[in-house]
Amino acid sequence: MVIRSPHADVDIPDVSLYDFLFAPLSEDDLDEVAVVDGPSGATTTYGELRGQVDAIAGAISARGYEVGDVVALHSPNVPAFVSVFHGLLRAGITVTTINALASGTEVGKQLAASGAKGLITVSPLLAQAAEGAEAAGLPPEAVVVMDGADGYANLRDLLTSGAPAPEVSFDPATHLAVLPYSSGTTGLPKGVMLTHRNLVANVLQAEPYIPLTRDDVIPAVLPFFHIYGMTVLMNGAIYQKSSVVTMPRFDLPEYLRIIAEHRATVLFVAPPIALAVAKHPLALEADLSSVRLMMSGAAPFDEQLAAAVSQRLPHASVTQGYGMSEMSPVSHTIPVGRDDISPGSIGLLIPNMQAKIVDPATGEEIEQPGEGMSAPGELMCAGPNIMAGYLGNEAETRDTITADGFLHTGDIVTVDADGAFYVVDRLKELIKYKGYQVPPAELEALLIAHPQIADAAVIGVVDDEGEEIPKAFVVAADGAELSADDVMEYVAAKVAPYKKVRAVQFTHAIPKSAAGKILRKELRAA
Ligand code: 4UW
Repeated sequence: MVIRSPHADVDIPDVSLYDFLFAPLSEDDLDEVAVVDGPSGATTTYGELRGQVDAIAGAISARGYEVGDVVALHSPNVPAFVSVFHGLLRAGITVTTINALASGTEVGKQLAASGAKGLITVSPLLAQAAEGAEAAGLPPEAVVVMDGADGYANLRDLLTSGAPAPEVSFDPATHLAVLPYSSGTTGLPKGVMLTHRNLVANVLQAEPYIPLTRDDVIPAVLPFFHIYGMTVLMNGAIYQKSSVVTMPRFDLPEYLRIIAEHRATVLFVAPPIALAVAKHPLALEADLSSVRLMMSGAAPFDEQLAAAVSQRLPHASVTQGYGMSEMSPVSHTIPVGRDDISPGSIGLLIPNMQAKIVDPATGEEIEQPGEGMSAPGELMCAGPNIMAGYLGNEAETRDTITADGFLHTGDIVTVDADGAFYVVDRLKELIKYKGYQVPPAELEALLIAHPQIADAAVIGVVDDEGEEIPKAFVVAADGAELSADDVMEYVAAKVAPYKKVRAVQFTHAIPKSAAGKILRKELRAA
């Protein structure tokens, strides 16, 4: 049975993201503050932001990039992220966003896999960026260091080139806007092809349930390079002329200072930040009286944690949303004001979305109940926000999106009679550490490459603090002398910090199916 959003469909115009967000700015909008640099307090108005976006689009075209070229953006949340991101898109460039914590090897892999012809980064990340660029064969002339570094072009060069924004034409329904990397339901990270239409649609679909206003002030602690920060926070805020206050990294005292000083109204968070706000002694002393909404997503958020947040923020709505890179990303949220829906729920299907719940064992569709809760099954979603596919990977695309347009989420959910969904388990391999993706296949490939490791498998386990962490099961090679610490250090030296293996168990064999697939369920039960 197909379950539909209880909300009427919204109209999705056939426009580019630039025409959607920046073309409609009125005279009144131009003086509104768009972006505040958290550390310095420097502001950028909507008028200034649009000017920068146009200038960067011009400079990028003048540097020889053309519609359809891929350029990588590798930066934490700084105001220039917003102008460069939208400047690239305005010029018809497809932006692949790279995690600011990525190692040099990881940067190189994504540059090569996405076919990026340029890389835009910041000086604190230059070591990894330069290593990645070299590995991918990008010359230094193709690298821009926004805040400047010897031998590289910088943001000022892009802003002052004087080249006019190019006249470009492309079909927003098919032209790729962004290529974030996600491992999806299985295997290694893949380029998620999201069109301009996908991104425009998802902002409009989310809006009725998460209504932002021009008076909202939103600390941007979730990274813009991840799809949640990109669509819900950055693009959602620009659409409503709200203000975002950028934070290059999560730092609790700084976060609390920004909330208090800027009178922040809306907090988009992942569960670890919700936990800090609810429980950390520093948060108990902070002035959070301006907050009207906290919304959690990207990893499981339960009713107990929601209750603790509500106790700390008695005047705010505490809600939850759910999404996936492959859905641009939002498919579900609790509409603000629907206090009758448990905050432990991921909420209702947003407008223009359809879902099916399918028994993974039999493939049968599970019915929505007339009362109570449905049986659990895999969530499958269809809508205008579903990706065009994985870059250069038709087989994985076919395995992920059915012929009638439903995307396998790899998450196990139930639904109640009112259409509120609950995530109850994960079918896919993916591990989420603090909301970040950790693909087990990537860690397994690394582990198996170690000369003293005969075989390995990685699964997510929940630690004492309730955080999901990657745990490696390791079969040591004959005669190997290898400790758990050795294994953890070996991996830590090669991957972004959030991907570290945080627990190791030595074992005699990795359970596998006849086809050689790791039987993760058996490891979980071990
Ligand atoms: N509960 C349990 C959740 C939840 C969850 C996600 O890295 P990706 O591809 O994407 C994301 C997107 C998060 C997000 C998008 C829009 C939104 O409104 C919101 O909340 C406000 C969050 O993280 O990882 C996708 C996978 O992350 C897990 C789930 O396994 C999903 O397939 N996940 N949200 N609320 N698990």
